[in-house]
Amino acid sequence: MRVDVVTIFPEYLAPLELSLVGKARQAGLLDVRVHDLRDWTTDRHRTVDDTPFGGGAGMVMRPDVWGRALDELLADGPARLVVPTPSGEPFTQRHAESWAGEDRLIVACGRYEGIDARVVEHYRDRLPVTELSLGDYVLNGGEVAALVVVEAVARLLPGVVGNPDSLVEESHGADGLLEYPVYTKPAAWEGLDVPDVLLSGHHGKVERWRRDEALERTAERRPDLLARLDVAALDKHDRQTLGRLGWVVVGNHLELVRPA
Ligand code: 6GU
Repeated sequence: MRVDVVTIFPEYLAPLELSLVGKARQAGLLDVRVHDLRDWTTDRHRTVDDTPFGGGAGMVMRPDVWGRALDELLADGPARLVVPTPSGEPFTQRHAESWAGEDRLIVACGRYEGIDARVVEHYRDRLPVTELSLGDYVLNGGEVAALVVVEAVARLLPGVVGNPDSLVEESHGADGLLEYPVYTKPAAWEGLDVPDVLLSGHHGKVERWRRDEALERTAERRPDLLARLDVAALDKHDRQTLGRLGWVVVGNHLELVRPA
């Protein structure tokens, strides 16, 4: 897969040389190209922004500079355009899974008050475009989101993660629950013991304990995920555990009837 990142701070993307993503690049599984938006400016000062029409604080990135950059990159062939912005749709594992099956992404990193809205309007008619947000807080630009998207997608590419089993049970996987807590040696540390069931060698009991821990954690930390869970995936014991946490099946979904 190829990912082009366009930014006025190419050095910000240096971490993509490291760790799993860096190795995937070296192995030829992932082709990341970082570009300086200012390479497509035409004036002596390499200007990428201007004042907002209608007034207001801050500066807006010019559509003509972005248009030259994106047209040149798209001359190599089609791509999905990803535009990080706090007003985008929340980025999820579902996006990462879907994009890992695509050939090419272009991530357009805005700074200041954002990119002139006509850029997305123009390219929407020509390419799949996703405006995405990392969450409900404000960052200074899209570079951190570019790092997040590349890492989340890269680890799903065939051959990037050594043991593909480790992709199956993790948080935000297909079962819609958070991951259960994990432990390793030593079995006793700072007066804290690893739960006995994990040392029992009883595989069935371990699986059940992990499932209950995942349900309890999700109820505690992400009730929004439980409310969207498909109840067809819940067995009798799941429903018992959830009942103790105050959640009951109503029709085809879960409802919190009694705060835990
Ligand atoms: Cl993708 N960009 C910016 N600038 N701020 C954000 C964000 C993205 N996601 C959350 N806050």
